[in-house]
Amino acid sequence: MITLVTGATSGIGEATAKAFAGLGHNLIVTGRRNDRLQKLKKELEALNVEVLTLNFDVRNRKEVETTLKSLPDKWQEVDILVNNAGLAAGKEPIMNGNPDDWEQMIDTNIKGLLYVSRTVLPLMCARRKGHIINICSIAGKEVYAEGGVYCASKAAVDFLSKSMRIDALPYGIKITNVCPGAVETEFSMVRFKGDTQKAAATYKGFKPLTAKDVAQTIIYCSTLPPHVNINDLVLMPTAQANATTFFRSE
Ligand code: NDP
Ligand code: 8X3
Repeated sequence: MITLVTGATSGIGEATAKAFAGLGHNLIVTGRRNDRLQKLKKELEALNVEVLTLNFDVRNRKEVETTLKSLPDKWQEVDILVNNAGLAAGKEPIMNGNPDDWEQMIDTNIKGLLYVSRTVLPLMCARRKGHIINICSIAGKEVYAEGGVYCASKAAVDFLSKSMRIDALPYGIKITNVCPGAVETEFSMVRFKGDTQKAAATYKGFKPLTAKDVAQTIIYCSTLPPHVNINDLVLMPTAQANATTFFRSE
């Protein structure tokens, strides 16, 4: 089995790559930080699987197309694609928002996911076999204050999962939309641009999900019998009821 995970240099993507390696899958791992990709490659190879690292920015359409359309023959039969690369940039009301942040989120979370899927899905359709797992978010199901563009970008992922499922139906391809609540990764450090206090406050007073929790859920979705698909899955910390309601101990 070959699994391709975008954004595998940290957080959910890294944990997911490791979880699939634990199942014996060969891994294609991508990200912009090549030093981290090389470190991950060594860790995965120690689990006796083969690893191909691809160092590109999902926002760069040409780079995505050139890299993924020239996969070595033995890596072309991608069984599972985890569209995970993504981010939130900033947390501001729309009237104060930074359009550069908006573009980064839209270009990464929506357009990047589309560029990668556009190259990998035809390979799956040709083989009439495959599973795409799109990492959406609770933010794709509900909106919250100061998160408008991130929420909109993830709502687009939700709708793309629904429409991909229709388009891929005749080819027997599974499409799963996975929507986590709060997961403690580098996500908040990225969102708050290195402000450790704001990042830490996000998870204060409750136990958030770990990247491994999400990875295990992805493994569950990917190991069901061929006739069973999880279309849409929302997973939350027990201390989180919805996008905005948390039970914090202090
Ligand atoms: P991390 O910041 O830990 O990981 C994000 C990953 O995405 C990194 O590997 C990063 O790699 C990659 N990435 C970001 N931008 C690009 C880009 N332009 N090109 C290629 N790769 C990119 O955060 P998470 O693991 O938490 O996030 C993973 C996904 O999960 C995201 O889609 C996020 O929206 C979603 N999510 C996160 C939640 C959370 O609470 N943490 C909850 C719900 C969903 P690199 O920087 O090396 O390029
Ligand atoms: C990340 C979860 O609630 O911070 O997608 O938007 S949230």
